[in-house]
Amino acid sequence: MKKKLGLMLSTAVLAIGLVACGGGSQSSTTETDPSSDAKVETKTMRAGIGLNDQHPQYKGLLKFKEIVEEKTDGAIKVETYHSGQLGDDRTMIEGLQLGSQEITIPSTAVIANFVPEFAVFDIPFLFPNEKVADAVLGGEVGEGLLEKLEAQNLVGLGYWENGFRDLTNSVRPVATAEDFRGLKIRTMENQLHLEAFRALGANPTPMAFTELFAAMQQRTVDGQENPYSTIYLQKYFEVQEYVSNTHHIYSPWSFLVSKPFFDGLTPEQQEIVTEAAYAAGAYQREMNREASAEYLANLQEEGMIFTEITPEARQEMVDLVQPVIEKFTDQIGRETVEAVFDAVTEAQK
Ligand code: KDG
Repeated sequence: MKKKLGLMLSTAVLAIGLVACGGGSQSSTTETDPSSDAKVETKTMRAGIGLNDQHPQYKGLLKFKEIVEEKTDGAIKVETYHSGQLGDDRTMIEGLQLGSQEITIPSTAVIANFVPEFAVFDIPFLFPNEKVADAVLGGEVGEGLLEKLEAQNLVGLGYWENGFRDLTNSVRPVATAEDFRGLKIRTMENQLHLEAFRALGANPTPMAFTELFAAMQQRTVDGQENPYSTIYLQKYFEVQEYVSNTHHIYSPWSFLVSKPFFDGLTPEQQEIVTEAAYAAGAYQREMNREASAEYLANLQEEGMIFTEITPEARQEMVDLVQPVIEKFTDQIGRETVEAVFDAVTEAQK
């Protein structure tokens, strides 16, 4: 404790010094260990996400914190911020590029605004199930896409799982494409999502995640689409009546680190941070899947009316979005799209 106090005193002095000289960034502080006079540098990673502290995404982030702080013996500290405290996905990604934040785990749908090839994961009905998604994201194609982030001053350390997205709304049960007619649906800030919902007959509007609950509450939008985990844990059942298992997109997140910060780590620290991101990702994915069925049951207990989409009705939706997929293939990059389709086919063999 005495050692701790000594440490804290010299730390405080230094931290103040940093702020005073506008160094601003709190991502590292240097302490003098009174017992050895050794300079001990502590690096701080500010990690922000959009979902709340009940979500498996946040539990995964706490697992990451636990592993990193333990394996670096406190030389790296992880500060965690949930519920959009550090802003929405786009703002947080920009924070990493500027060095005002070190970690965020955004949707690939938003990352596509920085690296267009990531929009390949927004192709509706691309992945038939989680097993195929794991094979493609964890395989050569998925890892290859992460490398493209470096040009954006970002380091991608694997994929975490948001999950299969399902539609909710406050107007009517949705069983077929016809039922989408004129529904004001909030989508993520992603052109492909927008045009896919337009092709289904809805009236889509892009919006940041942090604005969604209020928009449904004020009936600015009729509905939205997210995995059951998000619909339940973000309490959308308080402002939505109907839920349908459209399963129209498998939504990955990507674990992003600020490249300037990552490059400033020692090789050992880079390895620890990388392994922790992948281990916590696997932990989060497992938790997400274990709870998924339970979340749907909870939604029905909370009074939401569930509509099962038949294979015929889903096929009708698949057919309606084909022209949109064709239109975006060149925009995303035909090579990337074909590589992902091949990987999906391969993973089903
Ligand atoms: O920050 C939250 C997001 O990463 C993600 O969950 C967003 O799925 C999302 C949505 O609908 O915006």
